Amino acid sequence: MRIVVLAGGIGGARFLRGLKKAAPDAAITVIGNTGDDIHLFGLKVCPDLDTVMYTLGGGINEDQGWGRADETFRVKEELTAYGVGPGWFGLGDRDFATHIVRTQMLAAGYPLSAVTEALCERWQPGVRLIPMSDDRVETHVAVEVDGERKAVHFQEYWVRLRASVDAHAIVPVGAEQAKPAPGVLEAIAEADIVLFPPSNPVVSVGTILAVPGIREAIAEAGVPVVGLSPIVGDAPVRGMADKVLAAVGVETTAAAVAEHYGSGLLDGWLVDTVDAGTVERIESAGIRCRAIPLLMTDEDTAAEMAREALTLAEEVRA
Ligand code: FO1
Repeated sequence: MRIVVLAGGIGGARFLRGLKKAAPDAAITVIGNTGDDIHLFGLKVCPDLDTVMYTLGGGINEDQGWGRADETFRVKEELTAYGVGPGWFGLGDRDFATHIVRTQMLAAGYPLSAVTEALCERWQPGVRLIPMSDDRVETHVAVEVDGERKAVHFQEYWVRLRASVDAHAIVPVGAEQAKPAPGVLEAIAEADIVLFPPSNPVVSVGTILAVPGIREAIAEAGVPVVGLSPIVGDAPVRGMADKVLAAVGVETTAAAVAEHYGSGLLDGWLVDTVDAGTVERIESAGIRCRAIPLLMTDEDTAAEMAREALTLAEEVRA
């Protein structure tokens, strides 16, 4: 069975670990969000691609859900000693090696998709990880700080500001001109199932869908498209998705996110049992819905969620 998953960072990566367990024989292609990418110290950092690669490859800092395990921060300390910032983005020594290899290969002319494939040679994530595009897309957030309106890079909004100020707009800069990376449209066309994991619907899955051609390819693929709500009991399970949902005028509920994706795209939607009361509303929007436990406390619960998503996909297909 060929499964395509549109993944962002931590939630998507943890779901993928469960999906691999639930469907060990499936060929899984992950289309990774690159809107979170940031250029620091002359290096290209791809947080969501790295989180998937490290999580599935066994190198992730499990508590954080990002960055490497057994990390040290000597380089960061030395940069700070030189007064070179930003200090708010915690890049560890092991992680720096990934960004050095990536930047070196990009400078040699390899596209991001080829670089990602090369990095995965080492990590063997057990899925094919393709960036949504080889073109530069960077999510910027329009905020108002001290009465002044400005756009900040998503990472500054997310990490330095901790989403503590309202986001007035979320702009995936460069998305309109971006092309799907080689293999993305082919993977969707050949897929038996497309899954939207519990990643951020605006800045992760939403950014991937903003690359021209990807949303259309999924809508026209003619296969079940099933998503899992990242919102449980009117609050994000982790992260600050509520802040970015508000920016795009979507209420922070499991039903509103399903309607935001739309029945033209989504065939099935899994909500948590605490949101069982919303199943009827979602089904009336033309999206099959089931309420199951959605808290990914460990690999087994993630695998159970993945099994439920695959089951719902077969019900939709029937
Ligand atoms: N998130 C933080 O909250 N603080 C950090 O210092 C931080 C550093 C960092 C370094 C590399 C990397 O790949 C991710 C990092 N993240 C950090 C997480 C990152 O902001 C998020 O993983 C995604 O951008 C959102 O999914």
